[in-house]
Amino acid sequence: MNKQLETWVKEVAAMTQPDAVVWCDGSPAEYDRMLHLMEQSGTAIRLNEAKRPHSIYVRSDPADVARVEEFTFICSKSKDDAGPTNNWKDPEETKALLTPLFTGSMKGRTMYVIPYSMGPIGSPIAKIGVELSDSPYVVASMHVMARVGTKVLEALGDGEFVRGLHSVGAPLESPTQQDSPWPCNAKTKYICHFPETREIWSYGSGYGGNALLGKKCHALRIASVQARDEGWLAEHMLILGITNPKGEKIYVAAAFPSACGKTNLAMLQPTIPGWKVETVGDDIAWMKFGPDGRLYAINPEAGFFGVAPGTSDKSNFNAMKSIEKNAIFTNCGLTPDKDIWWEEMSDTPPAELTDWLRRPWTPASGRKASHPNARFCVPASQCPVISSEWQNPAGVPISAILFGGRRATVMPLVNEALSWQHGTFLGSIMSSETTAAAAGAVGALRFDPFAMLPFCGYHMGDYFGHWLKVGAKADGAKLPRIFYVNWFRKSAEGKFLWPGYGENSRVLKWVFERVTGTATAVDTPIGRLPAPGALDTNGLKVDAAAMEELTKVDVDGWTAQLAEFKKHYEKFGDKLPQGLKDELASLEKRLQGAGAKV
Ligand code: SAT
Ligand code: MN
Repeated sequence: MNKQLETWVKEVAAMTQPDAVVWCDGSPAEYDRMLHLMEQSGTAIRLNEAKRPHSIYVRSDPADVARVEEFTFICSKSKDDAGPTNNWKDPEETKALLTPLFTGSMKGRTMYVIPYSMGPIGSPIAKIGVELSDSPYVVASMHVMARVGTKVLEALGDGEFVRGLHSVGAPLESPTQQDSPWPCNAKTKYICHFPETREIWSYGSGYGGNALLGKKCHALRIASVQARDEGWLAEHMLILGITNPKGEKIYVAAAFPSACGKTNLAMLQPTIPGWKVETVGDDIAWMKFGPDGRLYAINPEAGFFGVAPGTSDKSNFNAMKSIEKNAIFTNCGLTPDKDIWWEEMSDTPPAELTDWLRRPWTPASGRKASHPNARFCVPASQCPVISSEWQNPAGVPISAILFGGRRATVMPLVNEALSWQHGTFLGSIMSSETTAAAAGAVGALRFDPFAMLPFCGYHMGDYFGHWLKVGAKADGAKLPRIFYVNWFRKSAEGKFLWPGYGENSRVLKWVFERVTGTATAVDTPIGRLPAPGALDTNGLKVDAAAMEELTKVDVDGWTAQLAEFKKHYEKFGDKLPQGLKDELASLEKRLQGAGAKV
């Protein structure tokens, strides 16, 4: 038994005062016990065994439906280390503020000790954490999303681990007090990270990234700091393998903000004949250089916590197959025969159902049956196109990195960076329209560098510098090529110009052929775009005018953005690396050369 772990569990139990402490073994029997507990407490409804075996349906409190960026804090010793893009709190003051909240916060509940490994147990890239939580929903979800239990404790031995403390913040003061079906603290939520001591304190929410601490809190916010200190990369990226008709294969990592199609891209069914995509991960990539000098990635997770609405046989057939059994569904609609439904799952909606707010619903109700951030949670192993390499402890070698976001204008369909430094620049000026994955406005354009805005655990200017350092240290010829993609361009009438989904395989094919040296490109002021004819449009139903719009350089649009880029960069002060200042100046010069009035 790890002595530090034992002491910490005792300390936390003394503070939070649960009725019982249970050490999770990670067994299937334990998972089933959690499902039963949730059924008994009214948290979960068992779905129709014939239609959706071994699956449950959960509705959260309407006050707890997404990540809460406003209440997410990086509690580094120095405010400067958190940087301009994070909320900062002093670590000692934060603990002083949260200790009274956690004191007695688990009364009437069980505290679960959840040892977990992010990454295959024993992989040199994997890391271990322990989450203490009073939520059976968290225990069950962590079973799916990470490797948990006794085998993790064995691998941990006397070693170091990330300490994650989580409470829904809803103590039961007496044995007769009726519990809520979704206990949480509707008023007070704090998601706090202590990067120096590798700790997480999360209070008041039971939902997603706020509560499944292995995911965003550990695998991105804490791990990004570890990655900075140790010379690797912890990124908000999917990982996929793509094979051409000759059987040659490369691996691609891609960063997009939450709810911008990472899961769909990771499981894509190519529309171009003979090509194959396989999934390694759909949300997070941890990347380290291998002995051969190439960058290798693992998926630290073991499951998918995917956005449900919009998922259908048409948009993501492989996700629909993945969720056929052993799934946890949160905040979608419930059909009369106890199956789930959400917007766009089928062309014809069910005639009636119960919506995520427990109200009767029909297609004529004029409101959505599911919350826009409704989620499915399923083991990655159930994906029909899961890569045979997805649990390889050494990871998979990455040949290309894609950046992208939701941009109705300016950004072309695909643009290859001129160099690693230029690619880092493109990552740093990424912007995207906000989605329902976080509480707050939807559709507002904001800079979201590397899709890490809500997830970088330290100063974003230092993070840019870290990317440049990683590139400078490596053998340039072995570094992944970097691309910026945009599936979300719209016409003046507001219609999507690009069909997306399976058709994105055409862009992946060009990326593949750029990496293998067979596709041509033209140099433009913003980067390398497909040469005429280089993008495979065989059988594609997009008219010539739309194609032209998607693949041209919008010199005026980019020029108008320069002022925005400069303002964005000013935030980082003297932490903005010289390399990025140089890239911005070069871009401005190239745009001038193309006739822009800057
Ligand atoms: O709730 S999560 O943070 O896990 C989902 C997301 O925003 O990507
Ligand atoms: Mn994500």
